[in-house]
Amino acid sequence: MTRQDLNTEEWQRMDVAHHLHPFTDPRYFDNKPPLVVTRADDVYVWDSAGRKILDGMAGLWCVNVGYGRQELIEAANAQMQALAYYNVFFQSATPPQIELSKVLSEVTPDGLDHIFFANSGSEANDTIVRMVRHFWEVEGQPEKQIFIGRKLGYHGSTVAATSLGGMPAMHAMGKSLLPGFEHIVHPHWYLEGEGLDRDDFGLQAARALEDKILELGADRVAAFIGEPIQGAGGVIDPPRTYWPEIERICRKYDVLLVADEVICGFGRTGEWFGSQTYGITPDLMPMAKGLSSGYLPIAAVAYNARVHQAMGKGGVFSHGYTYSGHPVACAVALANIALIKREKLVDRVRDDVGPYFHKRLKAAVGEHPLVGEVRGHGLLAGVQLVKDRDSRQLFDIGLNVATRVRDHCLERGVIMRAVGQSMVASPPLTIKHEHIDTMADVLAQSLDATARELGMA
Ligand code: PXG
Repeated sequence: MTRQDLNTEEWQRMDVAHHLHPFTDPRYFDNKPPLVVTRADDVYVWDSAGRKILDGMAGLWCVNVGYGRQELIEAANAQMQALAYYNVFFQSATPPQIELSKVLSEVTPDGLDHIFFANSGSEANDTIVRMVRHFWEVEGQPEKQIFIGRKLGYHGSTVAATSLGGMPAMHAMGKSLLPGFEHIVHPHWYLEGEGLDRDDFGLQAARALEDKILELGADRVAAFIGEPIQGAGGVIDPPRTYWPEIERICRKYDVLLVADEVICGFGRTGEWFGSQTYGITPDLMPMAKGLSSGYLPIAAVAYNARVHQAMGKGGVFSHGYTYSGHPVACAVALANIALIKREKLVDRVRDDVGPYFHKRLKAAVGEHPLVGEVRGHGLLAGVQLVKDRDSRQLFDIGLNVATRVRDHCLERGVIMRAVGQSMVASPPLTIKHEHIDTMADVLAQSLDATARELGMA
């Protein structure tokens, strides 16, 4: 049982005394206590003081079907009663894991019919590093070992996932990066493509991959990895020319294409997967988050027949996690996917709430003096903050502009994330127009409040 009898200050004191928060400077809590979230329903969470807050981030980009869905809760309960745990190591299998493998092969793009299970996006990406390197060994090209990722890419926090990603703060911390990981420019038109037409910039950014492959030698490059839309990097949606060109280059040099669908998967971009939104077919696809809508930790890697054949020739695949294919997590993921289908949430994002979200955000803040660009796709949005709209000049980092906007949003009852000098949002796919209106209006008010604080209004 959790202790329900503590008041907010007691929770906060205990938390700060005994718990280290991910991606948080512990000194932050000298001035501001943590937000203690105690319950949730639909698109709302409640804090320990009983305040109702609209969750514009769906937790951490994951609660796609919204909170409190009975189908998922009942699926967990029923599976725990029948079989709370058994493993899928060696020669064992369980019905939920078997069924989920089949269902995932159906919803993923054509050809991605084989599944390996993990428990987090980071673990899925670690699996990819091991699987891809094993693949090239089996294929008789053991020197093809290098991964190419992108600046501001995020693929998780384990040592391999940090190396795949291109997050400066993570790379700067300690000396835990692995050799054999390279990074190219991210397709951030607003910040990197000045003077260029969006589509021309998309081609130029993709051709950085070709340059990098030629620099390293195609016989040394194992795979390229990218998020269809970069999430943690600030919701960077590439020009439509970008991904097809990346795919063409990967095929030309026989470099495996990995689309990290951890955020984009399960409807967020208005298709089942971001790869479909951009018209590409990757060789491997890590997924997590929306796979179970965050109700339980589960992740998966889907891969194609070519990789599957090599796995078949490669002998023992010496890799796996105790909780790979956990039956309760698989049962919840099955219920989650069934619910996404029954409520047609993917179509809803593509045809209704996705376009409304962008229309409404653009109308509310698109012309705001602090806003350079509103970008994104489906239910992923990034709002670029700028000091000067004409010159695209950014604020001094020390001003923490995005953090200020985020705090103003929270004061007004809406959760959004600050990423660098952008605000990002990724609400549950069940969000209604009236909630979107609230998010857009609160963001506009919060930008006004920030402008006043900075003496700009
Ligand atoms: N790939 C992508 C594209 C992700 O966004 C991971 C892998 C790693 O997943 P796990 O389950 O190991 O965390 C992620 C995770 C944020 C934020 O607010 C983003 C993530 C995680 C935590 C915070 O930007 N993305």
